[in-house]
Amino acid sequence: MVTSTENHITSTELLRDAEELRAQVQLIVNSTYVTDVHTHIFPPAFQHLCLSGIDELLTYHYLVAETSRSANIAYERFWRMSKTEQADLVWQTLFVENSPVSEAARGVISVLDAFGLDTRAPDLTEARAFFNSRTLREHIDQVFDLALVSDVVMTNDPLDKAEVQIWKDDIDLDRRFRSSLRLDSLLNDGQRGADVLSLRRFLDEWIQRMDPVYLAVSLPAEFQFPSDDTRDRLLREVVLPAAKDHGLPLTLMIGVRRQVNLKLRDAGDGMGRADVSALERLCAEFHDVKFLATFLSRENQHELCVAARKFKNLMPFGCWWFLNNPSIVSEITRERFELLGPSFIPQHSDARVLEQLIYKWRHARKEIADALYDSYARLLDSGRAVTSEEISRDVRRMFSGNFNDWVG
Ligand code: FIX
Ligand code: ZN
Repeated sequence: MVTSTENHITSTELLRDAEELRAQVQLIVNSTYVTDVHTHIFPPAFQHLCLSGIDELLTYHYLVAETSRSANIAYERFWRMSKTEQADLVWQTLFVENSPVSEAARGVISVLDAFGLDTRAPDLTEARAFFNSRTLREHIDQVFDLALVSDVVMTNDPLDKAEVQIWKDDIDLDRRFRSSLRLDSLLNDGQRGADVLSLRRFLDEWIQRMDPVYLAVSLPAEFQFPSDDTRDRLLREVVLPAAKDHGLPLTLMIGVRRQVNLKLRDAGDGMGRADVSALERLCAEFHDVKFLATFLSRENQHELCVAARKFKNLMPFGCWWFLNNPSIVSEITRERFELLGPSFIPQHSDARVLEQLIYKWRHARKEIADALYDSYARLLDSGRAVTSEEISRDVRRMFSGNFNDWVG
């Protein structure tokens, strides 16, 4: 029986031929819409926070760090440049004088290619004319369609003055942009001696205003739990009770070492291997709170898979930041299939600039499809074929079902 749902054919026919199986996996992975569970993008209502276009794409902090390695320019001189001058330097350095083989540089190529623009252009004249010619709302529609993204989760900081002002203007939110309440300023900037009651009131007020899908915080590589520090106290007395009372998951992004090079500003963060047992103790003690978790160290990924096998209130997600590279995404996704089956969220984009959705998801889908095909091919080799209906079911679960069930 062959039926058509969600723009692709699903069939109950057993796929016993390897090449047909591969073709069906690629068709379904490349035609199933995804919920992007962690981004830094905003809709136009957020004014200057809504970033798009070639100058923003090229001054992405990943590319700033890479340009600093190949361009003979002092950090301070780069920061004195205008954004246009910075973008011109990045293009000349990484795309003209060198081959754009890094993941972040190749990402810009994928975006230009998606819009039919010259990927070998000597300068940014054509790209700037194109992006300047777009009306933002139509552009957002096209970007979401090209990336096959149904909706994204923003990163919303109730202590960011610019953002707070926008929320207070009672904005008309584009429903494709769901909010999350980011707690780094509250939990990491040492609110020593903070009054628990007033912090809880503050949190309740912003949960009311933002209607977030989860509470979130990035944590340093040396994060420990339990611990006798302020963060531990605020987690126990403010954040986790609020998560429980509001029925909100807590999203933990663990392993960042902020500002290892201050001169690189946003591009200056590093990473470190964290202690996954701290997360295990959190999941054990707060067994009635749901946790989404991702780590920044490749070495922590296998431990995260094993921890998720022990705690059903733990949902691993994404290949975060320095892990979002094909060679590592492939390894992480394969070990997740082997240890967790389809009970995880394979990727998030972490996009900061609208059009990054296109490349981050195009590149991710390639690795996810390859890993998923290998899993089904191994299953076939062990004596069990799958149908394209079952492939669709598994992909929908990973691309949106696991998350939407998690956040209720
Ligand atoms: O903490 C985070 O949300 C990180 O993703 C960001 O701080 C980081 O700059 C980033 O965008 C990585 O992709
Ligand atoms: Zn992020």
